[in-house]
Amino acid sequence: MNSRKATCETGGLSDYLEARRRQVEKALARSLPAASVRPSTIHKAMRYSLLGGGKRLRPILMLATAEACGVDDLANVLPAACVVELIHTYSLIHDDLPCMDDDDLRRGRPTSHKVFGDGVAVLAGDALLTRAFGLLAMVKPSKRYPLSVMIEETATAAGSLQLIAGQVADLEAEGKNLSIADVRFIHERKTAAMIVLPLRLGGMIANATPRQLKALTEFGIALGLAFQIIDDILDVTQSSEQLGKSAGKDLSAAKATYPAVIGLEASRKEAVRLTKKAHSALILLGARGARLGEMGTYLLKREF
Ligand code: GRG
Repeated sequence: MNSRKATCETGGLSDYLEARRRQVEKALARSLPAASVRPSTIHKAMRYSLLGGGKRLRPILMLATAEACGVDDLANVLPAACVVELIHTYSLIHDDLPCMDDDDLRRGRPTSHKVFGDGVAVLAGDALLTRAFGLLAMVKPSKRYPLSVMIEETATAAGSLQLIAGQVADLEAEGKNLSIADVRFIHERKTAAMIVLPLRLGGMIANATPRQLKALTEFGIALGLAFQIIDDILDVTQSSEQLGKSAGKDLSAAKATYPAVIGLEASRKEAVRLTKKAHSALILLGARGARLGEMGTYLLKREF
């Protein structure tokens, strides 16, 4: 057994996350044209946002899912893990634009449009999204799930029924009095869809059974909601320096959040309830799902 495998299989969660993060960073760096390739501005902008930090939560969730479903060699999972991080990064670049959330800080650095201008930032987002589907085309399908199914899953999660639906509803919600059901509608689409996607793709690559895929979906929806509620809480309780993005934006932009509708304490309780629900969904995966469960607990307790 090589040392990396030993670390991942027997080590604690932080060793596991660090080992997987390094694998993801390497794969991401290889997934885009070099910054020197003409026209270099676009490749610099793509690399600036993709390789400039980030927790890599979504790709690591995919790798952990594939492992939970019996995959030992992650070589075929890494391109798919990059797909989700590219789509996530595109959405962050576009979300930060002046015509959307208008933010100057992301992942502890000036946002793409602040460095490259609005036009190149829009195109960098577009190019990351397009490249994501190019990478997806290279993933080896499994017996149960042909590539066409994985492409359809990805397009639906990133499209006007999920990620973009959430963003539109979020834009339209600003300054309005929303019910908790409305906020949940937004969070399930804007955030949970991009958490469910890596879980389902990871399961599909691992040839998961339909029951396992259903359990992963339930885990992802509950985890994604809990993750967004914690994000909303941190926006109120942490500084911009701690977060690496502008704090207090939700309140100043009158955003639809759990703390705004039900208060901080009830939001914390809801995040705990959802994390328990996420853990219950994992029972079907048995002992191999333990790492995913640990990640759920870790995200509930995060302070960044
Ligand atoms: C522009 C189509 C489009 C969608 C934008 C991603 C997004 C939707 C908005 C960004 C703001 C926000 C609160 C999104 C919810 C998801 C979320 C919490 C994103 C941040 O994810 P992290 O914390 O970020 O995993 P890092 O930087 O670690 O990758």
